[in-house]
Amino acid sequence: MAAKRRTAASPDPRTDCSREGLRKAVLDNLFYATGHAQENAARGDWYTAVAYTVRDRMLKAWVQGIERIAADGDVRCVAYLSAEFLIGPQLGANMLALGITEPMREALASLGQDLDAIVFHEPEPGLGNGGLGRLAACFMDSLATLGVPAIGYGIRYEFGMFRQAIEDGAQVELADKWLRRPFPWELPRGGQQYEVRLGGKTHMETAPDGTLRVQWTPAKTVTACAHDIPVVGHGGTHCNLLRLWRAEAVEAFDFSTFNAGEYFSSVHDKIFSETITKVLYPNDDPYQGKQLRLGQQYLFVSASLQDMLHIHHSLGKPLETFHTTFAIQLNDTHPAVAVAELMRLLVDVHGMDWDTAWSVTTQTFAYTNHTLLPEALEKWPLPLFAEVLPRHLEIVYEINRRFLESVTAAHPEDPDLARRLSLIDETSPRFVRMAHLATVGSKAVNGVAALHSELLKRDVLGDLAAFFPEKFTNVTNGVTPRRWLALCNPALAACISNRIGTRWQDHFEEEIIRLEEFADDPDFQAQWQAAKLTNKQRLTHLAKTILRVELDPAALFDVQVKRIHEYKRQHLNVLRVIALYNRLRRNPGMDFVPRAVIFGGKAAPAYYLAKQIILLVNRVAEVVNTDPAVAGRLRVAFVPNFNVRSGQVIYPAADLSQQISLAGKEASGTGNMKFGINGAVTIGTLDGANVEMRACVGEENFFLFGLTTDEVQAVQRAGYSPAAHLEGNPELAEALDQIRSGVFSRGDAGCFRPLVDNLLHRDEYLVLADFASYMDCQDRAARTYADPAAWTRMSILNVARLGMFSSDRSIREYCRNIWNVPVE
Ligand code: Z2T
Repeated sequence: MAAKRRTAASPDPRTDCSREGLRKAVLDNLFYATGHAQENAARGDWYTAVAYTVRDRMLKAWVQGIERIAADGDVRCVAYLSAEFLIGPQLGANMLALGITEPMREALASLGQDLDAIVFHEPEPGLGNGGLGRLAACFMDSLATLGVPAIGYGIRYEFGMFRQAIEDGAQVELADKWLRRPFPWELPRGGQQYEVRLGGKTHMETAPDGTLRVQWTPAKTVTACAHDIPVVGHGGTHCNLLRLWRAEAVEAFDFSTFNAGEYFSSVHDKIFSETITKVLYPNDDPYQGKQLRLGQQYLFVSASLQDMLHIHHSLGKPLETFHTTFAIQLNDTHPAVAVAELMRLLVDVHGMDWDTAWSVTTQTFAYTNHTLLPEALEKWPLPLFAEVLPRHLEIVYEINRRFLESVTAAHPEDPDLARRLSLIDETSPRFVRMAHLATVGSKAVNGVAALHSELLKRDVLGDLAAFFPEKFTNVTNGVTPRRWLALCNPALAACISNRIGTRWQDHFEEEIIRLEEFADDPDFQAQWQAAKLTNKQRLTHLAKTILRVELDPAALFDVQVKRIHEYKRQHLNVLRVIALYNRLRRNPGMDFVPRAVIFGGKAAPAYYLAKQIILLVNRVAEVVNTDPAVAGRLRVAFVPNFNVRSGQVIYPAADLSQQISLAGKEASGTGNMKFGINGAVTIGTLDGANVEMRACVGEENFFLFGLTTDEVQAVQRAGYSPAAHLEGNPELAEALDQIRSGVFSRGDAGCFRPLVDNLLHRDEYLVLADFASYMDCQDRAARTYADPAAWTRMSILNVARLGMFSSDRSIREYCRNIWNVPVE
């Protein structure tokens, strides 16, 4: 009552969302949080003041969200375990969710400040490599928007994904100091701390009740400290939690008890503890079997499970019902050690019998696989695993012993089956197969696109799928239409909302289809083109300021941004650019649709060929962009440090989206969806989610080329010979020859030898085999682009028909088919 009366009389200064209220709150925060008067405040201070003002308005929903999880044991809570959450800049997204962007813009304008400049100032937490981490962030957004109680559990890396600089054409990695200034969106939770043990030995001990229990004497113990980031759903009602763990030394040691030698080793120990969450491993697909990485994985898994058990316990529910409190999703195998850790906590720590514990465990977990590359499946060498997690290795052996017993009993006719299904790869050296552990310990296993899930069942996890057919399923990825359309593309969003209202923002699939009927409407087409032009100008401005490259907003913006990988075939794209360049030089009078070819993406620091590809793009850009013979017709740009923020500028500006991986290699892709819902038309192979996107938009609205998965397998079985593709294709031979001879390396003929030799003699990803089909398809795309009405129609239909690629749809499917959690 009292609170209500006060709201009516004078609004609470911390929740008031009126223009005037926001203005006052920003000024108040500017003074009290940054210690600056208006006159002396720098951009960063304004940012901090605005961020705190927005955060204040989220706290009520945030606290309620936590209470809902901690006090309502009747609703199963989703725990999304992921080593990466690539959440991107927070300020703009949070204002959008709360619906306070415009009043805040006005409030700041009245203070002489530009909201967009302040939003752009925010350092981005780069706590992920790419697709997998960004998917986790989109899923958190959808869970909150759909009002599903959820906690995302992950790692608070002190250094996230490296910052990429391009020096003289080559990638240079710089440390990402995203915490240089305090991050206003996190609350350190002193109350949520758990001890995590590492290394050491195990032995049997008799418990007071006479039963035998395994005791684990660790070599080290570290403390995991929770840092919470709020994830507010669209509309601002529901708020979930992203809980990231930071490793710390167990406790400040007591100086008086140490002599000099112990003092030194204690400080040393403290340093070791803090090393665990220091830095994100910058590899996307192929994992790196490093001891510290296993330590990172175990730290966040153990702390998260202890936290869940603590929440479960505080609800007063018996341990045997843990799976009714939490549904745990394993985002790839990075957290798969959770299967063994939950068994350890239930059996060793809480004294549960093995069978009950196993039943609880297998009803709790579900596992998402994200790759088809066999070299990307995590496997830990046994000695390393034993050194870091001695007790878990014993538990893995016991899980395996019981599992293989059931395998042999069910299939006595196939004596080799146990070897293929085993959690242990017995080739020497021996390994723990994490995908097998995750599959055996889960009640569901899913791939991330229809084709991917089929290929998982057929090839990559074929034996497991045959043994557990009921576990395997598909949930096609999606992206959030809030960040990836409403926030990043205000021009197109306004154009859409003018016709169909704003409900598409949280009912994307249902509403966006209504654009179909305007596909040929000349007025609507004109508005659509104007929005695209605005976005192309925005990117042109970015390219000019950071790259000093002049793009022409009238040109076809042809874009490939994603991690650099041979299977994604950025080099196929470059070969195509070189061939176009040669055509233009040979035939200056030819009909040619002006193109701006834009690349962006990071290479894993140790991935030599990926770094060669970056260098090649930049060297080709240097030649093409300075050649007056093609000026105004062909431009090439490599945008450095592609990340969420630059993605928010790049996706909206694209006309043509390059999704050209070799069929059967890309699990899903999500950039394809971000481009698509921003009105880019796709040129792509039948790979990953491209297949479903094409089915949705219609084959006439998609530029398809390349071998199919089955054709690829047939070619490879027959013995692929890349050089054979040079014979009938002089354009391809010429391009490769130019690269080899130094045309694109300032005369240095040795420079691109490794890349060219690889293509000529190995070409694992069939670049040469798909080149001709790619060139033809590009020509078709250019011809269509030359007809603006036809192109715009395609662009509108792409957006209208991509409704299913909202992550809200993906999350609904997880809720219904995997988590068994109610959802609207
Ligand atoms: C990653 O981003 C992806 C797969 C991985 O396999 C690892 C990482 Cl870090 C272990 C990507 C896939 O390559 C991409 O196709 C997919 O769209 C994305 O995960 C999300 O599922």
